[in-house]
Amino acid sequence: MDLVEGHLAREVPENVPVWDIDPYDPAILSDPTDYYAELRRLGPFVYIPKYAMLACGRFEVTKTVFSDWERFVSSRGVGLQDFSLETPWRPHSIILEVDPPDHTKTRTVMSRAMSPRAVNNLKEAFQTAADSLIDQLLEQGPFEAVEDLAETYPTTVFPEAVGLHKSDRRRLVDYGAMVFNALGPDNALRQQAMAKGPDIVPWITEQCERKNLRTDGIGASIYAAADNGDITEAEAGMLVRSLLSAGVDTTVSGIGSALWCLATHPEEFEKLKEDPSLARPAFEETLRYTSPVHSFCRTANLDTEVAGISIAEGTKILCVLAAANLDEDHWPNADRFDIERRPVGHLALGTGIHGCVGQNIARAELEAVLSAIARKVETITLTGDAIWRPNNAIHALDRMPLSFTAKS
Ligand code: OVV
Repeated sequence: MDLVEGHLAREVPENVPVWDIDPYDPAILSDPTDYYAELRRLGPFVYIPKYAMLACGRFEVTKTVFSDWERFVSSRGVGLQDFSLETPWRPHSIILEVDPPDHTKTRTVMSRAMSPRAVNNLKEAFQTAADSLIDQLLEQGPFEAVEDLAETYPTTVFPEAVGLHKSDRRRLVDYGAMVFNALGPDNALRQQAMAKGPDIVPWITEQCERKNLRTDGIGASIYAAADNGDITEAEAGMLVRSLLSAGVDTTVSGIGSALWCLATHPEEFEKLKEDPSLARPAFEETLRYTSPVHSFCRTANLDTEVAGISIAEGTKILCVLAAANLDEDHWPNADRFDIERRPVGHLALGTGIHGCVGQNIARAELEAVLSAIARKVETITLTGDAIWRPNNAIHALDRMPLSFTAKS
């Protein structure tokens, strides 16, 4: 049997349209709206010959495949490579790239470490940091929103919350770029991200060690689970690695995209200024409208059927979460950014047993930043083009020149 990008090349199932497209083309990754619409239009699934995979983007079917962990497993990798056939680039994640029962133990440790109560204790520090960063940007004048805000904020507050002694913005962001690009094919994006590995990976691994973490952070609560005998010391280190893998580029994308949405929808920003308590729903709508993780794969672990389509064991299915979040059959006026929508059930944070375990932290960070902006900023102006940074799994900005004016 032939392998394509490290997985079995199964035949085109009956009644599935063949679509000759490269969803990992940088031009599509940078401007994906038409691709999402066509993916939904073509049917519940399409077959993409370049990668010998299925893809889905309608809300219901995407949700079904994404959450049915018994049929559509994560243990064979959530990118194009099938871990049962090829060895991944790094030891596999012991929370993302596993199924129950292995998943249950690590998931429990991580949800406890990032419980609502644990995250409540971080909120004051998050708000103080957000208020002072926004004050500083107001003083500074025009700024580069990706570097000076979207990357700066999470790489300041998150490593601090984890308990790292020192942050390193570039290495943290570039490690995220490796982890997420690694989920795609072996294209130039993946290769360029991976080239930074020799500098970054040893640094990341070192930060995950117990001796390099403060005793009062999220990292320490994970190591406390090792002291209790719930997990091993080595597993604790691997779970800290998961924090650093999944917790930076995602929130960097969320902040950048939220700013972009507000800058390009001034009427929505007016609503936020009038009622800063809309910070949270504004973030949820940003997640729906410009989902940071545009897609993850699942692998069929048996011959099965979804929406009347036969799916063979070993089939990789690209679940395009961002397309599902824009499905007009599920979301009325799906292409409208409306901070009062309250888009309950969007798939940007996944759904089911693998749903984002750090979502309380992500929400706390975004709420802090957006409420600081709502209280302090009068106008947000794009002073040049917003440019996207293509990534095989993340939708994020590369550069966005902005200027704020202060409320009087
Ligand atoms: C890209 C990603 C998402 C979620 C978890 C992880 C990675 C991990 O390394 O555990």
